Amino acid sequence: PRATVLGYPRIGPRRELKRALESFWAGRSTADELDTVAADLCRRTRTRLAELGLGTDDASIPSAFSFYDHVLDAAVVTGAVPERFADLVDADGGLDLAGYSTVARGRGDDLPLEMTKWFDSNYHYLVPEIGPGTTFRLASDRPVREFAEALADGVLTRPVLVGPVTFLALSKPAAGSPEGFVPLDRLEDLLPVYAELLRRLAAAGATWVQLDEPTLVSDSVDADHDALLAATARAYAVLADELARPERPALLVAAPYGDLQDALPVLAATSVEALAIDLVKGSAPAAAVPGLESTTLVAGVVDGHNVWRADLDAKLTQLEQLERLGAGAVTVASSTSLFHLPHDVADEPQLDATLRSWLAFADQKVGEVVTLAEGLVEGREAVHAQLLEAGDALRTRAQTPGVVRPEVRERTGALTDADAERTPYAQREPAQTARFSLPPLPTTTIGSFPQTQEIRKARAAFGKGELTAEQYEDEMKAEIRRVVELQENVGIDVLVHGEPERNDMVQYFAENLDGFAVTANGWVQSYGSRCTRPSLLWGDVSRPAPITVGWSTYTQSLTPKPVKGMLTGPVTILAWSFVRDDQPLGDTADQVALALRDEIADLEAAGIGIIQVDEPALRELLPLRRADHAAYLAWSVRSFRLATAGVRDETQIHTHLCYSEFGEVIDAIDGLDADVTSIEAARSKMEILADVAASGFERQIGPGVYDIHSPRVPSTEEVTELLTEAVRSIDPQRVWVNPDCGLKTRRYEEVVPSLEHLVAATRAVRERRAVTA
Ligand code: THG
Ligand code: ZN
Repeated sequence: PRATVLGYPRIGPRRELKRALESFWAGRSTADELDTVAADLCRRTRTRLAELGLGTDDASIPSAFSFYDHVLDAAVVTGAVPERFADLVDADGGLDLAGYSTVARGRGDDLPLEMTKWFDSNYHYLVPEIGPGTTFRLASDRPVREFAEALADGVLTRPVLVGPVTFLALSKPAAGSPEGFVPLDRLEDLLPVYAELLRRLAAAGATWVQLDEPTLVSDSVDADHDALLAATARAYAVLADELARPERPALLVAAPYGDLQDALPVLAATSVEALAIDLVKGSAPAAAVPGLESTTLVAGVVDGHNVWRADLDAKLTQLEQLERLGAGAVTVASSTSLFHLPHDVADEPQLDATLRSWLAFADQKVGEVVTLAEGLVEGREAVHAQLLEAGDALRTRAQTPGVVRPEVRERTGALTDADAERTPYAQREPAQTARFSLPPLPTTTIGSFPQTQEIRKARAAFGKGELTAEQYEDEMKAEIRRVVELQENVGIDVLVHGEPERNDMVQYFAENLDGFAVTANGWVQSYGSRCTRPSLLWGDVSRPAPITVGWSTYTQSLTPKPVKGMLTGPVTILAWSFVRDDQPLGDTADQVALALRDEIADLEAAGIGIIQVDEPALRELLPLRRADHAAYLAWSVRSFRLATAGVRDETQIHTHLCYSEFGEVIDAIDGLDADVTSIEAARSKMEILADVAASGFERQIGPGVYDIHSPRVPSTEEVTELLTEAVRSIDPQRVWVNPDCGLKTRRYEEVVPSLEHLVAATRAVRERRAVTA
């Protein structure tokens, strides 16, 4: 093909898949109905991609659907379902949609597959569990059926699968695997299954198959990098060299999200027919690599991970240079799958027309790829009008007021290191202790309380103009009163207002800061049926007026106990938005940090003595290459400190981080210089506290003792045990007691008893310590 995209959104322009899945899970519809919705979505995607200019007879259109997650699909297709779900598997090793959903979502004590971030994105995949005893077999013909269905409709698609190396590299050893075992050890047993699938696809008429190997652009996963390269050479020797055409389709190996570096020569040396390289995050090879002359380069010049319209003229130049490199043919492509993007800019009529003209969502990206391919084949003149239009959009973007605001630039330009420094912790700590006189092992929550139907209804009604601002505010205040009363009844020490006024925390701040816009339909899959609407960070950022101060002071007026102010940190605001691509991320982070610094100053002046600034996405943006870590951590940590360092000694700064893989960023967490840090720890049974203790981290810490990711209510004994474990590894003077994360996705029926048990456990441990002291 001359033009293609590596994948396309699966959720549907109106989140049809989400609705169908959730209705199926709730028992309101059958598996057949879910299947029908999925088949319709796949058909609409093919039709749409053809309308936008991708060929229907040359494998340009990817078949990349998934009901829940593409990594789970790879596990299911290769028969790698964990032992605890063995009863769900039929005689051929297959899973029906109910079984598939159970593996994704768990049942009773059978935990689902663990979920973790997909490269440097806000998408979460399910982590397969592979052991020495996992039996691989071709357990599902879904990829073949999907291909055949499209073909019957007259579209020759290109099936997309997670490649074998990435599949194993992203898996974790199954429980009970011997010390030193890694899933990659099972490559030889897995490859025949991939080979069989390729044969079946060829037999069904597939001419091309795409195998996604993004793991090859990363060296920051634990896997031994040399082992990964060796596995790559071996995998594609077996699948491309040993398995000859026409027994298999032509292979397109895709390496999105970064630069292939030392994996490029490895792949070029195999007989893989095409390589997709990411020319947005990575760069073109300087000279043709041996073997590349016979390989088609699928040039990912159009950013599949961000929403800005491309500079088509510059992209065309880049493509022409690539053609002169001496590699094989060049195909124009998106840099990544487009599933990181909303469907269509045309679905956002409420957006400012000028801003809209700068944007390209998935459908517009397809248009860009098609235009570039036309320009490459027929010459610039053939696409003259499109090049001009794209150039105009870029020029307007550079000149529009708000994109560059001198007063914002002056402020960031005047920053010095001192602006990121508080007085030493040893000096702040006594001032804070004296101010709050909290009991030992103080209890608190992470910030959000359940988002009830009533809250959602009120927000929707306010959005539609059915509630006035005052009526909406009254409803939210009533909710805050309920949440305060609940916390007082339960006996929590540091209270929160529960965040009823926020749906998505980043969207909330985006709605209240200059420089951002929000979308109406810009949903992007986060995991399974769950989506977010990333904000559009298009201009210089500042805070026109206080945002949270009214809610926090109202809450404080209801109680003598300290109320914690709640903000989202600069890195997380960037990570969960579509960020401008015309300046370094660190510069944008400084602007967001200063806006938050203003908010913190106002909270402090209004008497709020404890302020939490959450950075759950600090690790998400960690670069995929180790060599880039230090620079990232420098600007990200600095931006948090800029936001928080303006406060007085007696103001206590908290932060919350949402994950448990701490090792890699523990120094950065220390660098944040927060007085109190709450972390996820319940699921890992406090194991990470040993790392924390060993790291020399000396400030206060709140290891989550209640796992809010599950509907289970932990017993008082269970929480007591976790807390006892915590005070064994960490000086009890420094330990706070809190749930793992915010409570907004839970229901009150689960939250109330869980918090009661958390407080009872805390009292038990306090008493025991008082007796032994
Ligand atoms: N906000 C944003 N990104 C996130 C999170 C977030 N990324 C990481 C983590 N949290 C992802 N988790 C979720 C959890 C729940 C939902 C989405 C991502 C969710 N979404 C609603 C849904 O799909 O029904 C829609 C929410 C809404 O109405 O705005 O439940 O917290 N940005
Ligand atoms: Zn969290």
